[in-house]
Amino acid sequence: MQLDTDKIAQQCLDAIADKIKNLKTLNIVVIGKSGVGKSTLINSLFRGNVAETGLGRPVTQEIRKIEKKDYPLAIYDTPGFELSQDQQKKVKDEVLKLIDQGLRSQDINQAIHCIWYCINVGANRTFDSSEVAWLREFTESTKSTKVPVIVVLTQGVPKSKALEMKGLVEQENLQISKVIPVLAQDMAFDEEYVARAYGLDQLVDVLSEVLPGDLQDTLQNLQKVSLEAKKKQAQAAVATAVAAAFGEGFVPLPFADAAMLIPTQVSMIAAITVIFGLDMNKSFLTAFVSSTIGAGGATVLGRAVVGNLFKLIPGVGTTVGGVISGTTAGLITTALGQAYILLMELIYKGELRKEDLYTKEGKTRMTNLFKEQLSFTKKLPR
Ligand SMILES: Nc1nc2c(ncn2[C@@H]2O[C@H](COP(=O)(O)OP(=O)(O)OP(=O)(O)O)[C@@H](O)[C@H]2O)c(=O)[nH]1
Ligand SMILES: [Mg+2]
Repeated sequence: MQLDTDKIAQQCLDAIADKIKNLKTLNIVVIGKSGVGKSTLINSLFRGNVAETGLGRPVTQEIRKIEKKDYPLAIYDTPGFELSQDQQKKVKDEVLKLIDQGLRSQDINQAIHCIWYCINVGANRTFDSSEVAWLREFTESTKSTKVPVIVVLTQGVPKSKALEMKGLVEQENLQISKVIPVLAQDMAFDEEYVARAYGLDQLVDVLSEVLPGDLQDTLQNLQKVSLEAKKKQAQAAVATAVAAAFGEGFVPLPFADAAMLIPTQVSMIAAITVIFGLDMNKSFLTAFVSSTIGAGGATVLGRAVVGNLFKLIPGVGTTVGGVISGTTAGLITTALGQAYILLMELIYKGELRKEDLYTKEGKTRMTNLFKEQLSFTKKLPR
């Protein structure tokens, strides 16, 4: 069987574009006094420097919406929150109105998904009592809407003080999801001492816990701080594809129709790409496809190769009557998914450039990586 690698690469590109277009928009309200580090937090957590794109558009008197074309995130900023009590009351009422509007729209793209209340660790000796009072009133009102409120302790240095404040906020027994201390960017005190950024990966994990399933791909696509979280979500995409491939493998068609696995695998590649939030092009995807499932033109999906790979495992390589078994289909899909995740990881970390895959050496390396994954998955307990 000869795979049309060029066509498959194009299908991958189309599937990626389609998935990106269909990502649900994540809507976050960010509240906190001026200078606490809201913009820095947003720009450090999410790709694309969204908080730098101006002041945003006023949606109510006190709330501005920051969004970018073709970008699945909207930030509702609340400038001037510190100005007066009257101002803070207005912010509260307007955020509640916004939540209510979102709920009534019954559209996930319009709903408010999360609220961050930011408190600066550095500037506060203790947790300011007026902020406690505001937060208590606010969370009492949002309780019935079930919109999660996360308290983010920004500029969290020294760490010991950040942890102390975390304890103080927690003691208040507010209706909040979590208190997370962070330092969004390294902070230099002098040439000797630089406090290292921390906590953003934890914020991603908490977001992942509180956000609905439909926003998990969006979250991973946007966030740029936790490789672990991306890998976890990518593994879920592989599991979904493997389950589908397993079923497809049981359809009794001639073995040449192992190509019927391709749509499932294309969709898996697209899902993983979107989770990593990386830009892909056709040359890269063609190189990936040809050096894995299309290796050497003969393709490892070919009957002989699969037979050779799996004949040592009882019950796996039995391509009886030229039918690919569900297990074999699952194994190939797993190996392909794992190889692609490894590849995305290398590119994400800057350890590999896309162009590296265009060379003969690059392709050979990829082929070996895929074969390695095939032999790993072979050893998995069944
Ligand atoms: N090194 C370091 N500096 C930070 C951090 N967070 C905020 N800053 C600095 O603190 C200042 C204020 O941060 P912003 O992110 O602009 O604060 P903001 O809450 O958006 O302020 P407004 O937009 O005025 O409401 C800037 O000079 C940031 O560089 C951090 O995590 N690390
Ligand atoms: Mg700002």
